[in-house]
Amino acid sequence: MRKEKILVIGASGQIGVELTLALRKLYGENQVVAADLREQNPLLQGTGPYVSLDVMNKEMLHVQIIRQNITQVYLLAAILSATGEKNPSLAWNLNMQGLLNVLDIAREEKLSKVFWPSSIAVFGPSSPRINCPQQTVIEPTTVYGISKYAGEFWCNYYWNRFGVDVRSIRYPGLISYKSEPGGGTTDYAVEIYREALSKKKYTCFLKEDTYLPMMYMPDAIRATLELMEASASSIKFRTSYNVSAMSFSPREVCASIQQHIPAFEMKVVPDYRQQIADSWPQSIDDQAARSDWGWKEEYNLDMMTTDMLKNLPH
Ligand code: NAD
Ligand code: AKB
Repeated sequence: MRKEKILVIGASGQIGVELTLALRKLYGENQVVAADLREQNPLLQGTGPYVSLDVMNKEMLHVQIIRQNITQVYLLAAILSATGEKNPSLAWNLNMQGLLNVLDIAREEKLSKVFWPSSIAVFGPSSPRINCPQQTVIEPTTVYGISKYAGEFWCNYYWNRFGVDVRSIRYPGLISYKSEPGGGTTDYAVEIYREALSKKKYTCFLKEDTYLPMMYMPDAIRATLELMEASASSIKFRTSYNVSAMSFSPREVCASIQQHIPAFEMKVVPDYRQQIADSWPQSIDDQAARSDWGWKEEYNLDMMTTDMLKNLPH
């Protein structure tokens, strides 16, 4: 069996930092190269190799992959939903061209596996709102969602046409305390914990009763590693898998925080992100991920709240 050498592109982002650290634990620190447009990240400093890299520069990306003997790529560099609506062409270019660059090089260099995340943002207002199925009507209305939907079918195409073993998860909104989120509609669910601790009050940009699918970062990292370790024959969907853990509203996360900080107060001033949230399902059916590769979440809202408040700086 060849020893894997992994490149994580977008390693300084919300998911990238934690995924890089988890992969280094599994494969060894020198086997996982962190790469990002940003120069170094304090949370990754001293934990293994780090390179500055622009995924849009295909030639330089190709050189790095050959020079570092890379066998697997995790591609996390992207523009998320809220930032994407402010700059649609930037979001489309990065989200599409970055993926095509990686898939092309993976085919040429016969990489063993590629991971690329999709999102619940693929779904639009015409998809079922409750327990949204794996396969259903998919008509996204954000540029981010359109790029994720197109990306899913590029992954499927490279698998069917060229045998590139690319795997994907439609992550829900992710909540974490290590690295801050980068321009999504679900970011309120991280900000609320930070501001509960620092100010005991928070102004939410979504209405109190806006339910969205969410997941705590340790579950998301485990889901990713489990999908990537599953046998190729168990992966039935080469577009992307629905995965689900919990669904809650700002009102519910506020109440969960108030169990620890009774003085905490939330105000609501909805902005342009409300419309994005309203176009997404409230909850997700992930039976396929459960039966194909054994997915099961560990954290619910109250367990996550306890852990977030314990680990965030006070
Ligand atoms: P993030 O914005 O926190 O991180 C993205 C990283 O990519 C940043 O560090 C950024 O500097 C880097 N980057 C941007 N342009 C680059 C380029 N040209 N070359 C190299 N690096 C570049 O994003 P995230 O939240 O960690 O998301 C990672 C992936 O997961 C994205 O594809 C996103 O769509 C997907 N996803 C995230 C969530 C979530 O809640 N965080 C949910 C669903 C899907
Ligand atoms: C966002 O809100 O854009 C992301 C996502 C659900 O893809 N967190």
